[in-house]
Amino acid sequence: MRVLVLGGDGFCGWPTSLHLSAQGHEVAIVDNLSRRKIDIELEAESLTPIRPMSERLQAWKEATGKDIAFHNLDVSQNYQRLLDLLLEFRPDAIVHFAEQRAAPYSMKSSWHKRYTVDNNLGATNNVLAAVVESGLDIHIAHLGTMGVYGYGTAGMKIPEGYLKVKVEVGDGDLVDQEILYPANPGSIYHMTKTQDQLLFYFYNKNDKIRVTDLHQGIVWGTQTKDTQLDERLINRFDYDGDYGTVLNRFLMQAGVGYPLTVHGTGGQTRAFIHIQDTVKCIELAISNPPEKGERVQILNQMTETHRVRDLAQMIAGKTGAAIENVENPRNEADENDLHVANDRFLHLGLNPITLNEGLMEEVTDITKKYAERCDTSRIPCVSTWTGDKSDHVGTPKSV
Ligand code: NAD
Ligand code: USQ
Repeated sequence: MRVLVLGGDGFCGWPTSLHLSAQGHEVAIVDNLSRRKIDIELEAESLTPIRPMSERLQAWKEATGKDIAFHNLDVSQNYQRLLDLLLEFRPDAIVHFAEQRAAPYSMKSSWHKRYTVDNNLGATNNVLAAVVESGLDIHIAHLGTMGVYGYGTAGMKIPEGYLKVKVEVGDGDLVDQEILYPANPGSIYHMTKTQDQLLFYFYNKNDKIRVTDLHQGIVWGTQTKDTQLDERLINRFDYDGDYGTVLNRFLMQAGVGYPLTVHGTGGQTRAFIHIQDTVKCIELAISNPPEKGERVQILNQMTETHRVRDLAQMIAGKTGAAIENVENPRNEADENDLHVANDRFLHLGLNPITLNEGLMEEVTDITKKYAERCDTSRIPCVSTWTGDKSDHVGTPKSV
């Protein structure tokens, strides 16, 4: 298969590109390197020493003999170049990762809100419009988020995208319907993913574009089988207060001797998946596309759920790290339950990596190994959702 990976320089996109290339697919990456530029803006860096794109691709060629092409273009801005690329490369599938993906970054200021909306919705609309204009029957696999469903306690298992409802139609008669699960975003970033869903719904209905939307949980881990082949292939590891995600941050904090920063009570329950399972899920998704004319296919791409404070306790128990409850910068429920259906990937053959596996390897092989690259002043999450937070938000008192 010919696969175009949009956002192929990122944390999920890079190991996915390698995995698909290793599986024998012809892979081309599109990325505008905006994530690397945001590191400069934030004066933060990946804990792992990621190499420039040309060096990454050369290392892959040396390790496997395989070529991956790279196109530096902005999917939200360079529409004509994107369309020309589709007509030239004629992909069977597009994997769309090319969005600004950090909730705290999206809430930093009005500029960051507007950038996230313009970038994410512009990119998704351009991909869909270009696929229609190309006339090619390209399957789009997009990375959505579990956050589209919200984190209220639903009192039920969250289904895969669609909710069965009964609608009253006069005289108490009930009619069965299936609707998109009601969107309940918790940040501007998550809101863009709920709007992506409507773009997919419309282009699928109007133009019969084949779309798979993957509602992914929080990805943890760093390396995959492929990124371990050569140090120049190493994946990025974000630990700063904007881009670092909770489990990887706790592993890094344990590795560098910083208290584990539990926001509020730590009663927030979230969904998780290992990066090796992410790349497997993408392979399964593009190998099992919807039929032409079928509605948007939605899969929940997660393997387990955990409360934040339980994760902190698990890591503290294994490493002896201290835990500190800090003022929560976000506007989110202190406590929630989360039960999620993920039957579709399990049926397709996903054999999940569980949290216990690999946790300590992350601490020893990644976070302790690269600890000297950590700038601890970048650790606190200081981007606030509302203006009523104290100056010490997100920061442990002991630091
Ligand atoms: P990332 O920021 O590491 O990677 C995104 C890549 O897309 C970057 O390399 C960036 O330069 C590129 N990009 C952004 N806007 C672009 C544009 N307009 N044109 C071209 N390239 C552009 O993020 P990630 O963690 O790899 O996430 C990838 C996708 O998966 C995102 O859409 C995110 O919402 C989703 N996701 C991530 C996680 C997670 O825990 N990391 C969880 C659920 C869903
Ligand atoms: N949290 C802490 N301490 C920290 C950092 C975070 O307690 O040091 C808490 C947050 O307050 C939140 C939870 O951990 O309650 C998760 O935060 P996160 O930053 O790990 O995850 P989130 O903002 O939801 O975003 C990440 C990715 C995003 C993806 C999403 C999947 O950045 O791209 O869409 O996970 S999901 O959460 O399932 O929607």
